[in-house]
Amino acid sequence: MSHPLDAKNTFANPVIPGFHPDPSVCRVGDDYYLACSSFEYFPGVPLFHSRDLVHWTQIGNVLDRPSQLVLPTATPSSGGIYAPTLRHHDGRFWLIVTNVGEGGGNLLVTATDPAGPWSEPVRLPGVPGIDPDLAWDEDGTCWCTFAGVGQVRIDPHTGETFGPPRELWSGTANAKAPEAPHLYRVGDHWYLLIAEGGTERGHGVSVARSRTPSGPFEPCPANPILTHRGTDHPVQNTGHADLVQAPDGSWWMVFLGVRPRGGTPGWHVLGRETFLAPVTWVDGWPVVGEVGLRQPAPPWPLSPPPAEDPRDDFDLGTLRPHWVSLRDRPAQCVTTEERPGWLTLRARGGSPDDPDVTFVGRRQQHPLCRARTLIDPAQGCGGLTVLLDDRHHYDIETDGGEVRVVARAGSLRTVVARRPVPAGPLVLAARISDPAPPHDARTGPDAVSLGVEEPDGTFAVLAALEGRYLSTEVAGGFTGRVIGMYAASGTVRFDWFDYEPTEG
Ligand code: 6LW
Repeated sequence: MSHPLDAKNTFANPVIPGFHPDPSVCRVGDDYYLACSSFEYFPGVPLFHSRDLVHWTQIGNVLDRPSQLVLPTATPSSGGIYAPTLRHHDGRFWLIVTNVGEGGGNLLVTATDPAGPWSEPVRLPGVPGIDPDLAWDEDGTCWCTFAGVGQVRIDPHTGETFGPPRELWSGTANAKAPEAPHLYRVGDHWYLLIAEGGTERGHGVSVARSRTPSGPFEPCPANPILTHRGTDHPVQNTGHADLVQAPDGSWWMVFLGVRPRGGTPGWHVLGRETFLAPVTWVDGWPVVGEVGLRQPAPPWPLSPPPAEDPRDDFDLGTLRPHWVSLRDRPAQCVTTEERPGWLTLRARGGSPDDPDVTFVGRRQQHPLCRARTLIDPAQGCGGLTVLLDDRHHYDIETDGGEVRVVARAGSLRTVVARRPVPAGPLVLAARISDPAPPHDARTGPDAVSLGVEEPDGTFAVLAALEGRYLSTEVAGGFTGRVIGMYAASGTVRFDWFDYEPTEG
């Protein structure tokens, strides 16, 4: 039986919308767990749970305390935490991941409960590069395979490596960036799944197999087994995949993809999102089934989608796991306890361009949506921002008696609108809508309107700005939009924050 809301027995892809790239998945009994990259955001590595592979709930973050993750102020946008592998072995969860910043490198953490706490990190100085994978063979030997693609034997308890890393396989067809390896034992073979072609439009997934975990590997004649390169498919950049087997024996692939919008070349603003597709085995090779924005549901009952209350009232002593900050979140700068029921942000730096700005936000997960927040700016300057990265964001902020919209796109930064603070409670709002006409080959992905709510609830727009400047095609990098609250100076408090998808 399908979910009652879904009469056609289909599900919506992406299964985890918004900036959730590099998914890694594992199953324990009837429960699936999935982890993603988090880059310059803290806490790091969002961790999701599902019973059906389709509906996912974030149950925590793997690196959620400074003893596990320090992202110095010099951490650039799209620096920090890259591409985890999540596995369950010997009664424990294991997660290996790379911090590409100084003093980082590859590190491994474990947990008995994936919601946390996760252990202190074990460092792996002998594992080079990014995208580390973990696989155990029948003897209990642990193999760490990494981008390139290379491999080294490790002791996952100590981080010790045995022997120099060996080259395994560099992919097919002279494609660039063989990366994201995952190694699995299926039947009589070991399968090495990789991404190649780069994480942009040329992205794809290829596979090779061997009788042993360390090769030699024989490439699949049908490689790449998944790519949308050169197509007009609405889901592009498909790659960086992981496989999981369901209790009924069926196989599934999670992978990243993007949803470009607008004219040419197509802009994606939500970052790389997590998609799901079925996999069958033909002649000993995995074959990836249909990939669509809506596609046939798995043959088991779907659990109800997680309930999403648009409003966060900040009534808990801690922030819910989907809230992220830039690089760190010191308790004296971010608290829901100082004024109960409010989120208090205390500034350390200047503006959102400043790596020291105090920020709390959540991923934009829908192409069209709106966000609102009730702000008490009393002793500071702060507001609401739609942020792609440090150098690309649109802000609406209050400072003294003024509300203003500030746009930053690369080296351009300008105040585009200002007005006096209206009487009564101050609600700042952002609306992401379809791009304004005329529509032609150059049309961008969307429009970002920023304004205030009038006492009667109407949205008084101060500025309607082109969304393309907050897209990955303009800004570069690996992340996606995050919408949130910030304090640029002094102390700024927020009573609630609403985020909700809207119709076209
Ligand atoms: C990640 C690499 C990739 O480490 O992008 O799409 C890099 N794949 O495998 C950052 O997410």
